[in-house]
Amino acid sequence: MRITEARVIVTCPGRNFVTLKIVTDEGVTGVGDATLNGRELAVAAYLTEHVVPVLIGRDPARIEDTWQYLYQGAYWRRGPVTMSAIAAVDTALWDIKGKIAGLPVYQLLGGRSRAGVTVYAHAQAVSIESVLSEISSCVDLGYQAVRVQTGIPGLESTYGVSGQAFYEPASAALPAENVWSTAHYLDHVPRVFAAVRAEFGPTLRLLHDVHHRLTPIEAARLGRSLEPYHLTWMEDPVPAELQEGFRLIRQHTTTPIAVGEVFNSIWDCQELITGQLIDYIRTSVVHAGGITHLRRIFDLAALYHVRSGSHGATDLSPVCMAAALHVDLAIPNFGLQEYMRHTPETDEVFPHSYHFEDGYLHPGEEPGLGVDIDEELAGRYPYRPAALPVNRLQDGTVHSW
Ligand code: CS2
Ligand code: MG
Repeated sequence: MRITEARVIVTCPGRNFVTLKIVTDEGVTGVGDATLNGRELAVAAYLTEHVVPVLIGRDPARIEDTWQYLYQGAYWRRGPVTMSAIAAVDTALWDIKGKIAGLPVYQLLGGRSRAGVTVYAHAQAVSIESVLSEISSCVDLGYQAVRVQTGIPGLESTYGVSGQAFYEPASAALPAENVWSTAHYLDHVPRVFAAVRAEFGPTLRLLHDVHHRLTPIEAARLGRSLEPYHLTWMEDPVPAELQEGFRLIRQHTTTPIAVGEVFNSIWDCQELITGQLIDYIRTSVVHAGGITHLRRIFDLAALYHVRSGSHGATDLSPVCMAAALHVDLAIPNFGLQEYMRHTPETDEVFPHSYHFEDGYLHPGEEPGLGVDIDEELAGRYPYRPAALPVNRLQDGTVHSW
């Protein structure tokens, strides 16, 4: 079997997605997500100009060899653009391999290790009162874990809160600007979780995304102030380039830490994992080199009591979600899977077999990944320039968004 064609499909059913579809001479096709929020066309160009030409004529069965060829062969290694492009190829080749074997990909990864994939929902609202009713709706839908984000009194807007049903941060062609105050934030968040625990009791699994905004000692203070509320995790407490910075947080608090959605290789998190500086690693199929590389990261994590907690925001397409579920179902150290529901038009462009039941997502039993892209429908949604916001402190200093 040989690869005869690889199409890069950019579509915008409510938000931009980049999908790679690989076609073989026996008519079997596979898809991979290549979406990098706010930088979609960079990955599309990387695929079109530098990857697709070398795929034509290759044997699609040689997944590992293709991965190494694209990684080592590029000379310029790693980075979000390169690794999202490699991820799309890798994911599509696993899809093809499953279809040829007549098996869902999780069977090729060692078979099912659990009944289903426990997912967490998002509860986001401006006020504490309104976020309590959001959480209640999530619980009524059967979710066993909920991420809680609210507005910050004194700040006009903040990450993760829109007040609409679908939260999409990349809304304008040029970056919107948000204003941030760590003092207001650190004062407010413990009150949110005190109210949530008072309303929902001690066992509902609660998460919170700090979104890279604190220093290690500020994160230590936040973690300690949240200890009475026993969060499942505090996410992205600090910008994670400085992996050793997490030692300082670890010294002061037992609140579990999750990090990794912006990582694109095992090297970004090797020290965090081997030093047991984190409890969950959030790397994703689309941004961390595909199924092949993500398994390497999770296998390393398993040696150090670190569990998976993959990113699953709406800017990761249903193709990525489908692939993630096959990995989540098979690995021994699964923790949680993020699940922000896509819009109806997105689900229509990406027909898939995964489904939600009793707090679990199930990938389905279709051969391959159980997802595809309706190219005719995708063509009706042209790309729309969209950038992620920029954050500033109240004195105007640029700050992590
Ligand atoms: C967030 C993401 O879901 C999360 O945990 O960190 O929504 C993130 O802000 C977006 O994926 C950025 O595009
Ligand atoms: Mg996050």
